[in-house]
Amino acid sequence: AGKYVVITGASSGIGEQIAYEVAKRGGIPILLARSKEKLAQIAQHIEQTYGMSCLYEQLDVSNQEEVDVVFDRLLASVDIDILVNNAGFGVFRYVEHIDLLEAKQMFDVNVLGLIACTKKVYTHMMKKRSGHIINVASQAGKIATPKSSVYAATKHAVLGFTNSLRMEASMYGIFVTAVNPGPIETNFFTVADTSGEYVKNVKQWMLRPEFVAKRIVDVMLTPTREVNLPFWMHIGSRLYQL
Ligand code: NJP
Repeated sequence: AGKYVVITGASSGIGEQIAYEVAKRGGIPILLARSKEKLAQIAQHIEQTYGMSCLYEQLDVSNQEEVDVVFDRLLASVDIDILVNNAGFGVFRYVEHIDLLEAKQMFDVNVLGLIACTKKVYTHMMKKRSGHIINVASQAGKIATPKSSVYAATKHAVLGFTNSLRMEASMYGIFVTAVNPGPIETNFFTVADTSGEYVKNVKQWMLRPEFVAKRIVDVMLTPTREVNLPFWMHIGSRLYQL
């Protein structure tokens, strides 16, 4: 209770639900994303429901200068306890259809954006010798399925970064957790899989964002190294758990 929790990608999906769950349990969510209007609505909902004023700021995590400005401003007024690096997106294509500009954007947001936000908050946490950084990676960062090659590569990179950070951070009493969900019912797939070809294999088994958010907020109370959530996949008439 009373902890300041910064959430990137808080304007929809898992990030939005984490914000509600944090507020519900007495924490103070700080919302970051590009869609300022959606953040304003979510902040208003939190104010009305939980009676707390909720900070939000527009931020494109792939813009290094914006990351510096926004976090410097936040850190001048708020002692950040927890950072949830959740902003991210995927575009699923067969390898022969990869668009390199799109691939670069995925790396800019999912990997470099996460590293930039981490660096700002981590250096603050190092000074106070406490804190918790939670990185939303994916089961795609542990295994990979067809059509997800670039996205999976970004999430493998997130896990590599997270595992290295965890070792360094332990010296400063800072916890580092990786969260690896399977497919979740959010806006993610409206961008990731416009053809619906991927979704049809996993739709029936998708996780609810509220469930994932609860698991992430549980981890804030009892930090663990990694949270692995189920990934079920239907291929033809057979059901696989990855
Ligand atoms: O997706 P969605 P999820 N700068 O689309 C924000 C991972 N994941 O909640 O900027 C800052 O509802 C965007 O905000 P806006 C996934 O890889 C998902 O499912 O306003 N923010 C929105 O708030 C991702 O890391 C599944 O457009 C940026 C949020 O990110 C995380 O879960 C499975 C941004 C995306 O919300 C949340 O995704 C899995 C930028 N440049 C892992 N670009 C799944 N859904 O199946 C985007 O294993 N955002």
